[in-house]
Amino acid sequence: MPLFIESPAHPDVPPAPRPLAPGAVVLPGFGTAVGEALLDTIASLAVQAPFRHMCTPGGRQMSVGMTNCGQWGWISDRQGYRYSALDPDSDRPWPELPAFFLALATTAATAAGFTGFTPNACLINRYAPGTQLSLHQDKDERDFTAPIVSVSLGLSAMFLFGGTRRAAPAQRVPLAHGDVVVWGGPARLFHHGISPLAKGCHPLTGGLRFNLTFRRAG
Ligand code: MD3
Ligand code: FE
Repeated sequence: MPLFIESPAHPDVPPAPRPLAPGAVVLPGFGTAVGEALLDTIASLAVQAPFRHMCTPGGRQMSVGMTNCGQWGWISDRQGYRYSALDPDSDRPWPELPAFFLALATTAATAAGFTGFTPNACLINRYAPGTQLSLHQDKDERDFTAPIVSVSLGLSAMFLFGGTRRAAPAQRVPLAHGDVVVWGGPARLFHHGISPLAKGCHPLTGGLRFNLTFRRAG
């Protein structure tokens, strides 16, 4: 008699959603089927709006490479953190949010119980080995009742998930290629970050990790 039933190599049922906290749920592999298309599209978006290392209000360069698509893009400079309709490097609008990006974000939000989510901003983060994102809150959006949907691509990273207080102990959650996380309700304003990316090799991204966050900015 086997003690455990092994996971099938080719599952015909999707892995179950994993709740992280009230309002936060991991949808393991929800984006895997479109992972390659997302990465190809990120590459062409980055021709129009290249990845850059933005400056923090405190004058430090971020180790995360960033660009945006959609009506609004998140930016940081000496003046502060905010959303801008124009790419400050080109003074042109950000590239349009591709229809299948929007479809992925809204179906994930719906699967997590957030109906009517219409993101108008997509921040695209790029991590190389050693790149990290220190604990922070996302509070530059106007409406905190809208969730944020994140899609992880390429190398896995260790996600840190704290509480409403910055000093609260952080849960460590590995996020792998294709994982989608929906953050809403009480979790929407929780502190979170990414540990320094470990070296590795992913068949689709080599030594890199990408993360998309879909937001209702304004
Ligand atoms: C929890 N990005 O861009 S995504 C960010 O992997 C950001 O690049 C990380 O944090 C990344 O702001 C983490 C997961 C995430 C995104 C937004 C959240 C978690 C969140 C908002 C509230 C609570
Ligand atoms: Fe964040």
